[in-house]
Amino acid sequence: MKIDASRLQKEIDELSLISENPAPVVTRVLFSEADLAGRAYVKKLCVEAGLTVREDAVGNTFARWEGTDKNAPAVATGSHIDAIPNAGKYDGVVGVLGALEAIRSLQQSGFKPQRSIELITFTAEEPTRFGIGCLGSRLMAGTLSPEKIASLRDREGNNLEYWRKQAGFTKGDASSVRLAKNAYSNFVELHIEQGPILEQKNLAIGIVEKIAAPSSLRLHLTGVGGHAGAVLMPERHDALLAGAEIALAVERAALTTGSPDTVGTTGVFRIEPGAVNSVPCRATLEIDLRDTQLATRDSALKQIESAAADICKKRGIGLELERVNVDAPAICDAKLVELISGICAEKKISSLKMISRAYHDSLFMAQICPTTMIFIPCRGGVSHRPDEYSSPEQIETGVTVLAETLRRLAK
Ligand code: HGY
Ligand code: MN
Ligand code: MN
Repeated sequence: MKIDASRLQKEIDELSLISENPAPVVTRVLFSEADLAGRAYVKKLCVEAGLTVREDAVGNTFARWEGTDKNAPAVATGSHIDAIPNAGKYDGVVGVLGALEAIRSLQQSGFKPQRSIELITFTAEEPTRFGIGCLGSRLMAGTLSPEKIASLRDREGNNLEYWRKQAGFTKGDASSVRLAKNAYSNFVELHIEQGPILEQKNLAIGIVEKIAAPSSLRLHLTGVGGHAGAVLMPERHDALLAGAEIALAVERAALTTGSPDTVGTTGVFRIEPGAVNSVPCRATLEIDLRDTQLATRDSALKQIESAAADICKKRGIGLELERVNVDAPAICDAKLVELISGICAEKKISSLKMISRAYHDSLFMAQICPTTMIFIPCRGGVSHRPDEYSSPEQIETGVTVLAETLRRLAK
């Protein structure tokens, strides 16, 4: 089975140019022009590979290589091509274009799958548009209530229905996306590690046993605005300063759990009116908090919520706090992990069983079928930055392991 690494690299490079920003910056936010053009690019390659392509009501895209046993649950693989602002060109993309290359190499080897093999490109793995990550796979797993779906809003107040229509997905509705439990026999996602461990240990492949528990909060702070020269300090209710104290409380909560795996980030901090001579009257914070242990994550979350309430009370600031998502960690399928570990050993490819600190669509596919992930190293562990990088050789090794995994699962 021969992987065409140069064709794959060319496709990764071409897709990276479909972006809201000039190279090397990649940005493809849900249903933006760039996202829609990126989807069209991938669909074209899938059709050229002879796969049957369909999209569901929120744009999850399924490219299927029909197996001889049409009724057997298919083997699924895939990832995402949406990208946060100021991102790189490998996050998600390696798991979509790399999976396509794995399928093409199996086709060229003359392999005939018994189970169909389905390549999924998930809608909105990134949280940029609505603040919630893995929107497409959450809906496939049926984990969002109709009320939660209807409550989703972007910064301009547009809901999912608005964006679905904008993108041309007028058929069905978001709750029709849910998959039957036995839709797939397995799901395997190829992804860059987004961490430094494989590179530091000079290992070629990571096999994911567990995906850390993600959560995110959105806080609206309402203070009192006014003239920067006229309002004396004791009378102020400055929304920015309350937000600043809360952001420091997030850092403190993450640093004092006793677990090195607790990470807290205030990734969004917007203030109004944003004029140098006007006391900030409103602030919006979006906070990302994770840990590999659920209990530790939950205790840090509670600590942040009570700190926010105390700070706002002390400063006379109105607080509206929303738990956007609070998810359990995912445990990957032990048999799948062993299968891939065996493949690496047979092929004399170094590998390590590990935890994923980043979340992925696999977090929700694990609720649908036995799931695991194959990691490849990324330079300096860097991700969500334009200098994100994995070499063609590292990508080829990941695709080789994925192709052999798919071959054995589809036999
Ligand atoms: O944030 C994450 O963990 C993923 O890269 N969206
Ligand atoms: Mn990402
Ligand atoms: Mn990703």
